[in-house]
Amino acid sequence: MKKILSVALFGALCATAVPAMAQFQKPEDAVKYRQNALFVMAQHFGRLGAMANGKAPFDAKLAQENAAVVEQMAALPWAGFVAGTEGVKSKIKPEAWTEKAKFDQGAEKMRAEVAKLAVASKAGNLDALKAAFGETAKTCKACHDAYKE
Ligand code: ASC
Repeated sequence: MKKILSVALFGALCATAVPAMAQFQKPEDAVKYRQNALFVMAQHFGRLGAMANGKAPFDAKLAQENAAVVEQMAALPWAGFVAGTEGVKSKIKPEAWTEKAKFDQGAEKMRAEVAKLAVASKAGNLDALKAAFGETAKTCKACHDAYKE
């Protein structure tokens, strides 16, 4: 009985003490998670950029594969931008927290452009890729300018 009670109490504490952090063991993990998701995304976005900017030959299949990874990855970082991580050292500016609704809108805008990029990559056409890459890169830059040191 004592054991059941303490298990129940532990569960209740976990559920109430850190609701926003529920997906992570500790704030540092949330920060690492968002940084690593963005890092992987940037690797694949960069490969598309190389094609879009003529630094790598255009390969329709590779473009489609990389855009698909970018689209998947673009869903992930946001869970790591969570209350409780403000005190963890990172490049995020305080404005990201004071303007969180605007920050979230920026993330949504980026995901919308990434979705268009994934569609464009299926056209097998370098000009379509260039245009969509450019629009997506603008959304990356807008948030970095506003919210990244
Ligand atoms: C990239 C990358 C970013 C964006 C940004 C676009 O390839 O790693 O963070 O593009 O530079 O302006």
